[in-house]
Amino acid sequence: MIPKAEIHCHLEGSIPPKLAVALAERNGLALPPNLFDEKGHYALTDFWSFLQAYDRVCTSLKTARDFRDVIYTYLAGAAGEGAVYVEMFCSPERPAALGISYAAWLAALVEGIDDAERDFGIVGRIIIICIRHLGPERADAMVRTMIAEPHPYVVGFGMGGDEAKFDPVDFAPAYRHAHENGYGCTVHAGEVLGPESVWASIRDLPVTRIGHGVRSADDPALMEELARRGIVLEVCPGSNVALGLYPDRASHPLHRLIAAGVRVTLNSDDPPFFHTTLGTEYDLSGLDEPALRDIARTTIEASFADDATKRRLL
Ligand code: ES4
Ligand code: ZN
Repeated sequence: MIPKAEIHCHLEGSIPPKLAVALAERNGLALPPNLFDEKGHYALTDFWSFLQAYDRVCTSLKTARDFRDVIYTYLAGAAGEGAVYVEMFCSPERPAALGISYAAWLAALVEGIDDAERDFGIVGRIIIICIRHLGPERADAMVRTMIAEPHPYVVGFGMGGDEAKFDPVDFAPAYRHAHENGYGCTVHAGEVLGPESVWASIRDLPVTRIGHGVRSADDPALMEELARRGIVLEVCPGSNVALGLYPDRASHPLHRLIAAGVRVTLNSDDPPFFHTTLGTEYDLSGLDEPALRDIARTTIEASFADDATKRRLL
């Protein structure tokens, strides 16, 4: 098995249907009736219905222990597919809405990460992400909390959510604050919107990585700029096909980005939502073993882990 690593996977987006059902039952909560399609998969057709399905899955969550179980379950499964390192995008918005403090939530995630490393040898780390459509003030507050209550496993700052809302520059103060305090930075761009969203992100934010960024392939000058600056794309082909960006994996620009010299990684994004896993992304990439080993190495290099951890994994 090729050793793998992953730097773009959303915490609640990793919850498999079985775990959502088990958590809801444990918590005495009813899952929304329209969560599943007739095949028992999460029902979604496009980006917005995906975000709705994501919200519905989150109705299974109630306690800090639930978050511990979610990250442990994901890391266990990833380790089973050969992953040695996973960085999870974790949004403090959900626990906050449930009345769980940042400290209690973080302690639960750290426990899940420690348990997974003890049981499976996999190294897990946390990227705190803000939700773009909730606006820059919430992002500013989130960065202040992240800095006020640090933990060595919290290594980065990022942003997901609706790319069409606000401009990257609106979040520049939050990003600058995170960057100046030593956090690695990434942002979702070039998924829902085109190359101009990637141009704006790399101009206005101190990012070394772009979440998705695949629409950069529509702009040769942008691919050249990404290659020149060594900016890494967190590519998630299964997610892109499931959300209808590309009709199938054969038309996905992964290979064109590589041919243009852009540094790419392979990731699962929200795996059960998109009927994928990290192993599936490697298996269906159309790349040979040396190319996949290269991608795993790039992933560790581009990760926000400290240098000693990177050296241990490379
Ligand atoms: C996302 Cl906020 C969020 N959560 C999960 N997946 C996402 N993709 C883009 N934004
Ligand atoms: Zn994502």
